[in-house]
Amino acid sequence: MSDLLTQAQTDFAQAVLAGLSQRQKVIPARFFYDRRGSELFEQITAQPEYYPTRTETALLREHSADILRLAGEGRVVVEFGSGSSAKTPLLLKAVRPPIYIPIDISDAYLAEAAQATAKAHPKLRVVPIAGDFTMPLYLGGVIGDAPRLGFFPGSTIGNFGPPAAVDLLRSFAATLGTDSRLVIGIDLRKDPRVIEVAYDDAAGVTAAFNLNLLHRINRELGGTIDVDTFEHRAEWNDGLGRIEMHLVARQDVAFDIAGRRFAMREGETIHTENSYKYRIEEAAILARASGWEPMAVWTDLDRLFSLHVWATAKERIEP
Ligand code: AVJ
Repeated sequence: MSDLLTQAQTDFAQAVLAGLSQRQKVIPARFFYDRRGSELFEQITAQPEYYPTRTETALLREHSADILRLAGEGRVVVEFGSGSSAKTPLLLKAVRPPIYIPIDISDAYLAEAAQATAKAHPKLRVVPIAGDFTMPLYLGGVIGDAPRLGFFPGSTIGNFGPPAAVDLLRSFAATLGTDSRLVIGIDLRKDPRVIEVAYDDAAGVTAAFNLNLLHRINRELGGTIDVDTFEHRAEWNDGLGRIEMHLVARQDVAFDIAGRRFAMREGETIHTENSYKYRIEEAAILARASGWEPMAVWTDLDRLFSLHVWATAKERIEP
């Protein structure tokens, strides 16, 4: 018998083995999104406690004319980490681009989503790119020097700590080039109780999303984890301005993954996600620190979420 492992599987295996070998066990949040995880995330966005998606969607609808005015017509839209976002049609409707380039690491979905988008917009050229959106990408081969509009909704930026967020935004600036625009959604700092329930909904969908990571390890890496011995925890970290998700061992546990043995004490955790929240002024600092100039920002009346338009310099500034 022969097994063919994909790059994605070996990447997952290596991250899990390395992460569970640390003193504070950790698994990077990008591994939530297998098929089941992506389904569960879609369900999270429909929970009454999870305010980001509906708030950002309303902001996109409300300010579509402003976005068009600030971006101008005819820009190629480049979406970073497109997934199966329901917000994409709103932006496409607002700016009617000639070309749409969704970039996503998960190639299975990407092809599906790209086909659906192309079908819904017969005049739009859809050019999906399967790849890691954290790396700068050369787009000239596809679109020459056409003007570009980046789209990074959902406060995905929140999964990166400030230094990594600056690196990422710099990389977007490099990919998009001079005189580009970026529409980016950033979740705001607020009453921690509002944030904590958003990451621990009453229906238990976020708990299932977090615990699915353990099921994924069992499915894909031959893990022997008894998932019932873990529980979901969401905890606001005020000093660092982030909500943390952990998987907490409810008792002393031991399990094997890919032939290696791991043990955890009762109460010990696997840290699975950080979601940073910013103040509006901090968002502007992030922009300027990473080669972007803020053009506009909108928030809802409760100041839950913010939607920004940023620009890169008109001419190349020597580094
Ligand atoms: C997709 C990273 C923006 O941080 O709110 C939702 C993921 N985790 N509920 C977020 C998530 C738990 C989400 N992001």
